[in-house]
Amino acid sequence: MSRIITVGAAQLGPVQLSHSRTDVVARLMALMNQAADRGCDLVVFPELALTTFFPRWFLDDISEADHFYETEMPSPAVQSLFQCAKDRSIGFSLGYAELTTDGHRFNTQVLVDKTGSVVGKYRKVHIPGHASNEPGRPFQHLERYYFEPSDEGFGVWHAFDAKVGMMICNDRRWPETYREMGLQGVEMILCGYNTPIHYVPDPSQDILQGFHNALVMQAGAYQNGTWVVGVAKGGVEEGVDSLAQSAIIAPSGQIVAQTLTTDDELIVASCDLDWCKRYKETLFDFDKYRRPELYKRHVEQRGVKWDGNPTVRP
Ligand code: CDT
Repeated sequence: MSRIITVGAAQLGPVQLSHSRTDVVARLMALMNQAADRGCDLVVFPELALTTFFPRWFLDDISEADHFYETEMPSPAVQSLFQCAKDRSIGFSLGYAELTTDGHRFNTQVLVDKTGSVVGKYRKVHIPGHASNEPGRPFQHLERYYFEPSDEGFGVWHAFDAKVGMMICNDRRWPETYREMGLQGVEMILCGYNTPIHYVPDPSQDILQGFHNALVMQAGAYQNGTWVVGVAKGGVEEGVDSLAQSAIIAPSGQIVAQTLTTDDELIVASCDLDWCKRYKETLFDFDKYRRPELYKRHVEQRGVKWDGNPTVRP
């Protein structure tokens, strides 16, 4: 019998600074109920879904940003989501800013099952942007100030009768992210994102944001034989236009559903997990075809190094 997860990608439109947690959670609840009405087993929300994307502003005293973070999960603000999971038997994945009891700050995504229990928690590994104020920019991308990179790596959890992994926004651009999970047999990767369309260090990339978003997630899905669910917080948030184009991608690399708007919007796909095998057991049979003995640079080296021309064999 085939294993099918019906998954909803619950894209959010902008969350402005003036929007309260209560406003946002009401929008999440509406999307979650729609997802339940449409038979979803699981609904995926974006990165830092509960607030505006606050790393676009510098605050001298980081503790002034504490109110953007959750100090526990479930936090009081999201109790209704956990209750809805239980009442309607639907799981969810939610991105939020996490402030730990010992003062660490992470960009985090949680996976909750159909009973409302936390199954897994992922903390963002690849933290983009910059760590100090750069007032010359039209807006900041201070993730490296507000979040520390996780050293926990990429987990894969057994949930929804599947192997489920998570990644957050910039992680999706790195092939290592998918491969780490691919090597654990991942069947569905859940990814929330906030991607400003204007890339300040190289504006020639602006027009390519949608292309790059699809390119990396489609490649990651195909090369690892996994479903990928990419979910945006898009639209114009505090004057910054962000990419929408949330998508559900099959292990073939094909996009099976994509949002049409830059607002709150749910897309749904029934994902046959056994499709993963078509790729994992053929062209991407890792055990048969990978050559890890030749990939040492992947783990031993961070930046680019070149030792000169390799020896030419006679
Ligand atoms: N949230 C996030 O990771 N956004 C980045 C923007 C990169 S530009 C600083 C992304 O990769 O989409």
